[in-house]
Parts: sequence; C-alpha cells; structure tokens
Amino acid sequence: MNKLEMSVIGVPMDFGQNRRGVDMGPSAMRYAGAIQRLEALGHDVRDEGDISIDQTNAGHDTNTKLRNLPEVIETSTKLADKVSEVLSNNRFPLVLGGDHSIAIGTLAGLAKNYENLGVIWYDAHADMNTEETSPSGNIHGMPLAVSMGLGHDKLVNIHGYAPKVKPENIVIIGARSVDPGERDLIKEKGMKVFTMHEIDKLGMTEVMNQAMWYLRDREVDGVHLSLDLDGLDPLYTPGVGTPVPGGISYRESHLAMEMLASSNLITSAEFVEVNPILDEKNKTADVAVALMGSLFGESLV
Ligand code: NNH
Ligand code: MN
Ligand code: MN
Ligand code: MN
Repeated sequence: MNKLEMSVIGVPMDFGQNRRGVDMGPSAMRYAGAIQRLEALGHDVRDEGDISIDQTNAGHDTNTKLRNLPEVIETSTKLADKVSEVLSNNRFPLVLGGDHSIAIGTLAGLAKNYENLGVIWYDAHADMNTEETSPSGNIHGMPLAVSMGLGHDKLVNIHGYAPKVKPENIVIIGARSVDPGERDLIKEKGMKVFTMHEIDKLGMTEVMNQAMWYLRDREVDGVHLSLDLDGLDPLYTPGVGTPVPGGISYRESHLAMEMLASSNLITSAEFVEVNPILDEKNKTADVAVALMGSLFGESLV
C-alpha cells in the first residue's frame, strides 16, 4: 500500500457509556506498540497525543436521558477540530478510543473535508439508537444515527451542520446485537448491513468485496473505517464493555484489514472500545494493534 503521513489522535473518553476504564484505551494501544508498528511499515507517524477531557464535572444531572451529554458534546467538538486540522495538513487521521461515542467527533471532522464520505462500521452493534429508542441512554450506541442527522440537536450539529454521512454511504459489518428501533431505521433507510449471518454464509472475502464495490458504486471520495473491537468474538477481544458472542474471528478480521489495505480505499480510521480494566493482559489492545498492522500494509511473508 501507499506510504502514509499519519497523525495518531488519542481520545481517552469513557462518558459515552457506563463502564469506566475505556478511557485508558489509547494508552493500552500505545503500550501495545501502535506507533512503532506503523513506523516499521514505513509510514511517517506523528503522535498528536490525547484530546484533553475535562473529568471535573462528570456525571452531573441533565434533563435528558442521554448519559453525560455535555461531556460528549465537548469532546466531540474538540476531536472534530483536531481531525479537520490533521486533514488540512494532508495527513491521515488515525483515532484511538475511547468509547464509540467519539465517532461523532471523528465523522464531524471528516465530513467537512469530504463531499461524499463512505463509512465502514465494523461492530457487533449498529450504533443507530436515538434518545427515543436507546435501551441504555449510552451515547456510544448512537454515533451512526447522530452522524446521519438523527438524535439530539447538539450532537447532530457538531461543527454547525448536519448530516455528516448519507445512510446509503454506510456499510455495517459484523452486526449481531441490534435493538428494535435500530432495525426499523435500517429498514427505513435501506442500509447495507452484513450481519454475522452473511459473514457465515458468504465468507469474509465475499463480504469485503461486496462492501468495497458497494462504496465504489456510490462514488465516495473517502472511506472511514470505524472499528469497534467488540465486532470480533470476545474470545479474541474480551476487553470490551458490551461483548457479544458469535462474532468475527481473528483471522477473518485480519483478512478484512488486508483486503482494505490492498484496495487503498481507506482514508481515515479509528479503533474504539478497548477497555484495559476488563481485558486479559492487554489482549484486546494487542489485537487492535495487530489489526492496524494489517490495515496499514503488513503482509505475512
Ligand atoms: N445497542 C446498545 C445500546 O445502544 C449497546 C451499544 N453498545 C456498543 N455499541 N458497544 O457498539 O446501548
Ligand atoms: Mn475515566
Ligand atoms: Mn460501536
Ligand atoms: Mn459495539
């Protein structure tokens, strides 16, 4: 693949859900050697450090069901600023989470610079809840809906415009825990979803080929990979807040990343939901970094 000028942005965020510890994800992935792994592949890697997150007013009450809404808005805005700054320096943004609510900020920063952004959402979940449909009030279950323009006004309008992504430019891969309201939305918008059923039936090669051709046919001008580590089976990535059995395997995930690498389609990426407190000896961060290796051009021989 092409040599990239990359900027790594850490987002030590755990306000998008109710299990503490996922804010240590960026450290865990750096500890697992993320920067060195990418440098070894010949990329020019700049570690931009972490977005600063105010912990002082955490958990205060708001008159909404949305957990920690002000903190999520503030962090999303800062991250969106940072991602657009990185893009304006012609660098490839690689975002390390943090819980998946950070995708609200990543996509807000990206969408400014792309007219017709494509998104690959690698996840056990659809992350398409709104305040009305959410079973939990956790904003990490909402970033795709928010980016499509559905949800709380202040989340939807980060950076002053909405929507960030068109529903028909999104491909979900690995879904196996989808809430009723999310199902309705998927049907209503006619969205492209490869559930575990399709992965079992077609195989990962065919799924990835179909996903990539789908996005090329949409004539996207960039593709963001948002990889939630719970997309994989918890056998391989136990350190996540909401594990769901029956997930994507380790090798299927590497294959997917390798196919993306040789396509040169991906223009930004994020790895989220690594929670070292719930992990087994940093296993999940190790898998995340190994997948980064494949996504950015490692080959087996
Ligand atoms: N769908 C559930 C919710 O909205 C769980 C979301 N959890 C995630 N999403 N980890 O990727 O609360
Ligand atoms: Mn914390
Ligand atoms: Mn997710
Ligand atoms: Mn998930």
